[in-house]
Formats: sequence, C-alpha cells, structure tokens
Amino acid sequence: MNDLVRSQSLAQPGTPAAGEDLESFWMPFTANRQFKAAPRMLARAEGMHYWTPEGRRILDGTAGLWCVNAGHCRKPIVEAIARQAATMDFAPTFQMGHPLAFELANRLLALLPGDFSQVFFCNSGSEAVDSALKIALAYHRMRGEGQRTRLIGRERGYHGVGFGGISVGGISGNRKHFGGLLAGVDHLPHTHDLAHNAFSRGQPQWGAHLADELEKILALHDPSTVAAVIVEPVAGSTGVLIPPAGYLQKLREITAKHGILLIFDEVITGFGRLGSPFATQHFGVTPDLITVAKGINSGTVPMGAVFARRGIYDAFMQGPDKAIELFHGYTYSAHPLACAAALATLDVYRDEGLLTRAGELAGHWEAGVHALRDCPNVIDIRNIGLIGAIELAPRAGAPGARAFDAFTRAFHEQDLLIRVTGDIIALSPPLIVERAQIDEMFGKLGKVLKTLD
Ligand code: PXG
Ligand code: PLP
Repeated sequence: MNDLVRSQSLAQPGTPAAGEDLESFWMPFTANRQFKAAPRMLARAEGMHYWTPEGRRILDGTAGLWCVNAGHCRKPIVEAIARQAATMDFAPTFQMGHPLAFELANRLLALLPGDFSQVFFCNSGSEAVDSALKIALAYHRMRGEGQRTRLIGRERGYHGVGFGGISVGGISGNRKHFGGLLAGVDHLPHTHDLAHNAFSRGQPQWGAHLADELEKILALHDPSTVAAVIVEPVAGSTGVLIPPAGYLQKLREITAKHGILLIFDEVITGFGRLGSPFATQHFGVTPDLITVAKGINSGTVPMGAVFARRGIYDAFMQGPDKAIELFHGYTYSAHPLACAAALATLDVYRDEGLLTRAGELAGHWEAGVHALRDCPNVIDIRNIGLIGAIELAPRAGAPGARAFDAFTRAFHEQDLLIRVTGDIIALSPPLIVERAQIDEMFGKLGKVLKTLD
C-alpha cells in the first residue's frame, strides 16, 4: 500500500458512525442491522495481522475467511498483481488465450496426483462447485449415460451459494428461503457425533460406517441414475467436521463400483491447510473432480478452479474438433490479475514450504487447542492440520449467542479475529503462523472463554 492510500485510510475517523454511512452495502451472511449499529472494521493487513481504522493490531486466527494462506499483503504477490494490472488488465478466454492461464494450469497440476490433467477456471468456490456439478452431468451425457442426473451431497455440507451448491449443500438456513432448488438431489448423513467422538485429536476412530449409507441411497434411486457425490473432505463452514478414519476411502470404493463421480470440494482444505498440498494427498483418496478457490492465490484476487482427471476431459473431446465441447464459462475465467496473483502465490508456497508447514505445526497446534478443554461451556474440541474447532454448549433458548459473544469479545478485547458458526468457534490461521503466535492465539481465546457467561 502506498503512503497516500495508507494515510487516507488511517485518517478515517476510528469507527464510522452507525446509520446512513453504512446503509448502502447489503452485507453478505451478516446481521446487517446489528453490524451497522456496532461495526467491526478492518483497514489494513500485513503478515499475520489486520489493523483496524483506529490502528489496533488484530491477530488473524482465520486467514481472513480461510483464504489468506500465505499471510497478508505478501510483497511478491502484491507486486505481481500490480505488474499485471499495468501490463494487461483483462483478456478474454472465450476463443482467445493468454499465457498466464496455461502456465498456471500446468503449475497447479504439478501439485496434484498424476491422473489430474485439466484445470477449469472460475472466480469463487461457489462457481467452482456449480462448474464441477455441470461437468459431472455433461460427462455422463457425453458417454451415453444421460440418465445419470442425480447428485448426492451431505447434511451440513457447504458448497457455496449457487443454486447447485445450496442444493447439494446441507445447511438448512442456506436452503430454506430459496424455493425448490435442483431436483433429484439426495444427502448422506453427516458424521458429527459427540457421543462417540468428543475431544478427538485428528481423525475420529468412530463413524466410517456412515459412508455405507451411500449404498442405501443408491439402492433407493438405483445407482445408474446417479451422476456424482460431492463432499468436503473436512467440512469447514459448518463447524469443522473431520472425516472418521476410513470414511472417505469407503465413499471412493462405493462410487467407483457404481461408475459415479466423486467430487472433493477442497475450497478450504486445498493449498496446504492440512499439511499436504490437497486433502486428496493427505487422506490418500483420489476423487474424480476437485474444486478449489480461496488459497489458490491466497485470497488476493477472486479465483476458483475445478481439477479434472484425464478420462473426464477425454470424454468431452470426442465430437468434431470445431465444436465447442463444454457450454460453460465465465467472463472472468482465468482473469489475468488472478492468474498473476496465483503464480506468485505458488512461488511463495514453494519457497517457504507452506504447503507442508501445517503438518510441521500440527502437533503444537493440537496441544494448544486441546489445552482449552477445561474452559467453561466447552463440549468438544477437534483439530486437523492447521484447523481447530471449539464447540460450546448453547445458551438455553439462544443458540449461537454464546459463540457470537466470544467472537465480538475476541475482536474488541483481545485483538483476535476468530470465526464462529452456531456455537462452534473455528480457527484456521495463515500458514506462516509462528509457534509463539499459536500460543498467543489460544492464550487470548482462553481469556475470552474464561470470562464468557
Ligand atoms: N465450498 C466450500 C467447501 C467452501 O468452504 C465454498 C465452496 C464457496 O466459496 P465462495 O468463494 O463462493 O465463498 C466455500 C466457502 C466460514 C466460511 O466462515 C466459509 C466459506 C465462505 C465464507 C465463510 O466458514 N467457504
Ligand atoms: N448477465 C449478463 C447480461 C451478461 O452479459 C453476462 C456475461 O456476459 C453475465 C450475466 C454473466 O457474467 P459472468 O460471465 O461475469 O459470470
């Protein structure tokens, strides 16, 4: 940030007055009136921290929204974006190309198991999910199995906010206001069960059998009608649900047996969050399609992508070579600024070993988060890679209120940014986090939890 911009943003009155100033922006997934009555503003960021407009330094426990994996405002990334903006702001990728898009696709595939051979670009996780679902449906049609139209998601799954994503998603609040959604969708049960798995470290041992529910769903609809199963390898948004040992392997076996595509939504687990480049490597389970976004360029420029295995792309390449094979794409697919940012981000990940750093820190992280076990109201703590969750008992008659208080107190009183969903606190810091900062984070959170009624 140049000095002029910085001095302007810091010169703003600390917290803008509530009321009409803030009225116009219809905020996403936010209680607008509550926020606008008592705003929480961020004005600047660097490394592991945000700064508020009045200059308070906030430790970022959430990598923004699970996306700033390389840390904030990293110089090589900032410079790559600035350079690209001055060199070529935009270029179409419908019937035209630009070199960065091809280079980035190659660089991404080098991080994946060998059977992944193509990258489709979009601008968010939601678009990646809808793109993957459309690719799955079209793939079966290309192979003469157009009767495979059903999609199977999972309870408590989050796959963004497109109509496809909320249809396969399993969060009722995200679905109930929006009509009939996609037809022909069914859901696996979720795997969260505190009676069996409370305070698990890493993958819980109980619950692999829940994948067998897929066989029941398939028996009901007949497997030959099902196009794809989509799951988050670790469910993030819904409050960090870690797959039981053996569960993802079973989903893979069952889908493969019935010719059904398996889609891993790695919007959160991708780009090092678990200690491997992707969850597919971490769990040793290879899906057919992978969706990513967020960490692809460390949250700097909107971008998402779908990774496809060779056989999927090949199925589309059968008709006349002058014919468009996939009638799908976005104006900003492979936007030059997003590509430049992603290439620079991949350099940072490589040079600093960030895609495996979560694995090195995971033991320290696990000890830190589980040390909060004796704080009041804590009913579960769970962790994997650099993800941690603390589940609180809800206040009687006010679900979510206790964790929301933790969130506002962490921000106002402890200068710590956390994320809450329902009564679950989720933590997922930038992958550059130092051990001392992990200690600081859980120290601050412990203080909040101890004073929370
Ligand atoms: N799939 C998964 C697995 C996600 O986590 C999306 C798709 C959608 O991505 P976009 O870029 O369209 O938002 C996500 C996004 C939270 C939180 O607090 C999580 C997400 C987004 C915002 C908040 O847990 N995940
Ligand atoms: N709406 C209109 C009127 C458009 O012309 C376009 C793209 O040309 C879109 C929506 C889709 O926008 P995007 O390609 O950015 O998703």
